[in-house]
Amino acid sequence: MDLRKALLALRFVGLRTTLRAVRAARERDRWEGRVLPAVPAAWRMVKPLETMEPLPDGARFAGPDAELEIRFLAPDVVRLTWTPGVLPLPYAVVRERLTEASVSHKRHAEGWSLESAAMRLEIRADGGIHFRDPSGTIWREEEPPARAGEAWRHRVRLGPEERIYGLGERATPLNRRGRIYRMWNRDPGGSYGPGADPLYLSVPLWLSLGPEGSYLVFYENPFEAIFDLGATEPDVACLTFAGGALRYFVCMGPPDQALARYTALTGRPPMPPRWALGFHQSRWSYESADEVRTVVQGFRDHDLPLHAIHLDIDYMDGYRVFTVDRRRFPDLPGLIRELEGQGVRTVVILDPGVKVDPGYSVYREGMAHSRFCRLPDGSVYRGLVWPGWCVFPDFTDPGVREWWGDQYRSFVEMGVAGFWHDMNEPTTFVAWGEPTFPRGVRHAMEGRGGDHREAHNLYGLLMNRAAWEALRRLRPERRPFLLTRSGWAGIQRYAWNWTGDTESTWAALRQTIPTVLGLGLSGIPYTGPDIGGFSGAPTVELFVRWFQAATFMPFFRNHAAKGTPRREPWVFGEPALSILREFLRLRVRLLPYLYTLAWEAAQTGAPLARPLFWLDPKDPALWEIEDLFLLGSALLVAPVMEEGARSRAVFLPAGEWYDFWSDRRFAGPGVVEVEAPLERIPVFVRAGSILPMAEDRLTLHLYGPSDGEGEGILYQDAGDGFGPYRVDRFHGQWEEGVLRIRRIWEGDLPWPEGGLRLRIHGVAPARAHADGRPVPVEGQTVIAPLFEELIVEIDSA
Ligand code: MIG
Repeated sequence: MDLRKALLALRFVGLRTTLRAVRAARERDRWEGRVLPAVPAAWRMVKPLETMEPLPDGARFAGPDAELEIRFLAPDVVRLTWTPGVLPLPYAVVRERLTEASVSHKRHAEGWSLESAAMRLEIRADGGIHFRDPSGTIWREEEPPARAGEAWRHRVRLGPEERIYGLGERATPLNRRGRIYRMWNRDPGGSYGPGADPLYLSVPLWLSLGPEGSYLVFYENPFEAIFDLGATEPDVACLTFAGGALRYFVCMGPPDQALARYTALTGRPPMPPRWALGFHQSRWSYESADEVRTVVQGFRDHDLPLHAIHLDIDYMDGYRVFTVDRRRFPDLPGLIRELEGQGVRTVVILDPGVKVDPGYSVYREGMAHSRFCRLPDGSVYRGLVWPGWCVFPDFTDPGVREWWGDQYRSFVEMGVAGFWHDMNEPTTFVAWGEPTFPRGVRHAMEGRGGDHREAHNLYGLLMNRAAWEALRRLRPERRPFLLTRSGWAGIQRYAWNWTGDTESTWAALRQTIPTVLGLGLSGIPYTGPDIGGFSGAPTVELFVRWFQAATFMPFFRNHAAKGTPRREPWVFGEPALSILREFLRLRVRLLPYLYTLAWEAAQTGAPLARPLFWLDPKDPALWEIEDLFLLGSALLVAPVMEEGARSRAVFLPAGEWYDFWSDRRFAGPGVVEVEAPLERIPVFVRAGSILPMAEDRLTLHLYGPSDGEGEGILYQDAGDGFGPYRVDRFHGQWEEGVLRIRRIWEGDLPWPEGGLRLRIHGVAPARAHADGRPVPVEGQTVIAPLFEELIVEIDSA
């Protein structure tokens, strides 16, 4: 630990905890020294495969020291499992098979081939595997795997133009190639900036783009892994896993299709409650009910929309999880009701560590029923966190998950709307080395037994699973809202994420885009940064620019560390306050669009915030762009991320684009220089989009191409719960001075209001007919009843 970090830690945790952290680090080292397997001497290639046993959907191969099973889960999705090694428990993968896939088998001089309707695998006897598309092009080439003790090594050749994305939460460029990454969830401590690795949430998955085609690979192996993606050898990805079977899924196809397959396997992000897409205000910590009231009142006084307020660790009684400090929050249920009456939901933080305190019921009960992780000698493991010495629930035990989940009951009864899970990497305070459990700590692993080497990366995932299952049981009529710092593959089934303790720097703002996009490409669409960065004191300008960027990110929350200057929107004075208000209002206007994107994510796994290459994965010009992003398929957002900048260059992909603020039209592809005064960041709308927005009433904004087609979807439901919904699809056709919009819909929710308002961009409407009847046209606006077909005649002038 460097001096700066040590001092920061001292400031936050005090001298006593710092001294204890020395003891904690010593104890961890002692246990690790005792129980870790010896570091293996050298890698040995597996001996050649000798036999093949065909299966209807794959085959089994065996050699003297390894077996390989290949199963097609769909024609474009294949699972490969090299053993020996313990098989993963089904924590990430929730589906066994996707669609029928039959496979044909062939024997060759050098090995075998397996062919589905979409791909051909050539398995050489030495264990090397080539993946080919139906035209014969190789799009993935694996070398034979190697072992060292329990560890596996997998080397994959990289094409010269190939790009790699994903890996979960990373503070590196969007294209992850050329660096070394660690799969081992970790709190970077204090704060982090660009380049820090690993972070809190890893997913051993990558998406590959290249001239040979694109695919996604997911290694279903939770052990610590190192992914050297061409850093040591430029044309090789060299992966090592510390244990477990070498199991991986390969989904062939463009990013949207591959991600749809991956999220079919690991689960789609369910519909969030609608308020979660609004604005969240947080700070470590609002220390009393009165302070919370004052903050919420500040939003009202300044006419600022607010959807949720977060209570950080100081609401607890001595940091004891599931308790409330009655002096500072004498009537939490009353406060929650009062806030909810003003449309503000309450979210409370929970940490997994349980304070060692015989006077505290969660500790006592947990000890009595053996809920906590143990060291190999059978004693309960203790680690240091905010409350002092803590014990930690073993979430790999289903009984523990249920017990932990039951603890949410009292908060649910108080009306707490959502839960924020922190420190679940899991993190403990240590003076040096890994800030987590010793690797020898035992875990139930659903009864089969295992240790922290296997359970570490799963800890956050399973904490969220426990909470999710509890909330479904305790409050079945509402959708859970969970926010987590850590997680693994499949976390999208349970929780949203935020990008943790970032620095308050322009570089950290710039990093936010590739970090958020990378999470989306890892199946985790709901994420966003602490606005202004967590740890420091952003200038007014940095805060405004960060806020503007975050307005278009899925999770929109203002949060900061203890001890930093306040940053409720009004503390920045004018003109910042008015600018922030405008962006808050814009967020509210965008809610129908965001909510529709949430529904799309729940259907297909598509992230809300997307890299530009989502539009055309074959266009290499889009592969490395990471200073702007798409929100859904209609909006392109280009945040300003340089101090003092009042304009910026924006790359517009092929097609026509409207400046969101002025309706000025631009033709892509190409770079345009756009004005960006402090009160605006460049935002463009793709021509052909139909963008639903909440204005004084629901308004569809139609951005016409001069000629051609466009579409937009609108999903609506009650905003929470599991009741009726409806999906309206609007299809627009622009030709020869006429705009024709057809609407088809499904679902069982009646259309909520009388009619519809349409605002036409780019052309001037003259007359309009809804299902044959004339309807009013006022300027650019058409007011219509709910139609099946709307025909708008355009003024040719
Ligand atoms: O050790 O709960 O990332 O958002 O404010 C720090 C206090 C613990 C880290 C979280 C941060 C939160 C803070 N937590």
